[in-house]
Amino acid sequence: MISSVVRAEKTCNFLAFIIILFNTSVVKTTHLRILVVYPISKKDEEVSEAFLSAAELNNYEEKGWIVPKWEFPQELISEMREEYKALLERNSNLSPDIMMAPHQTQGGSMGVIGSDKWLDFATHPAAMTIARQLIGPDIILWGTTIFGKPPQNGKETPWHQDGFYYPIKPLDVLTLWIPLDDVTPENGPMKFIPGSHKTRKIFSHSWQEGKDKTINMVCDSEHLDLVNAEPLIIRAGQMSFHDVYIIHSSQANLTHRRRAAFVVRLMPASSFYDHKLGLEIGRKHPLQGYGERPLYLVSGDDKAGNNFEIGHLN
Ligand SMILES: O=C(O)CCC(=O)C(=O)O
Repeated sequence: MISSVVRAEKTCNFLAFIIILFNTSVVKTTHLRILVVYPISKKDEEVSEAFLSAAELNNYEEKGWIVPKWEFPQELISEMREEYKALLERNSNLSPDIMMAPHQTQGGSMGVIGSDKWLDFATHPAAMTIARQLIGPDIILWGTTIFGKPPQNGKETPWHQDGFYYPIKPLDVLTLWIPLDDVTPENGPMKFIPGSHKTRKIFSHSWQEGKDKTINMVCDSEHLDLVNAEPLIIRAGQMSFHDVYIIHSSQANLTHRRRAAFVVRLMPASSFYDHKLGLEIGRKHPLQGYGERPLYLVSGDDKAGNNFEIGHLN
């Protein structure tokens, strides 16, 4: 009896393996077949302690961002810091102020030589549990960035809406922002204008020259209700999630303490990532590499015919 159960389990495991093999993607080329890991894994486990309450969800709706009560374990934050140290060492030719796609091992749009570990950090089951509450069960990861804000001369990120550049239709993106260091009022915290996401409109932005900025397209001043702006003061371990339409910024870091943050861009898999439009945007903003972004289905199913082959060089 026991042995037949064991045998049945083994058969199931084998079948599950075959299903996973065919569900994940086998890329066909003319002369060889390469197994690539996309979707990397469908992190469909739930972490019940991470669930946002109805009041927290309401707060997110009202303000446009949320800091959940669930925190990353400090050991994981230490691991992220170690990985960041290694990333900086591997890419010592690049500016740490903004490093795009640290999860791409062969260099994303900025040529950053990253590692898979960032995909694991980005798709932590607790963070995915919260993300599902905010943008639904089907989720694609389409970008990561590290804003390094090094001490003394960490660049500012001027007022902007994330969605200004994004080739995503309909536009809907959730940003997960994970500080690797404690954020203080002095070391360049993000600042949000509460409720500025509510019109679900992208406001006008204009180019502002300057090498002291991580981005140069800046939201025009008539849209900025600066009196009500709120800083995001959180410890390493905490995280925030923000809406694609919210107007936000962060000032320069002139202190002696670094304020690095790992940023993850997630979209509902009911939206379409338009790589062709991304290429066009890329003609004006080449460093963003929107035409070649690899997509990773990290929860549920794709509902919009997205392309999971483009950009997967790894
Ligand atoms: O980390 C920062 O200072 C800026 C981050 C940001 O603007 C974003 O994640 O959208």
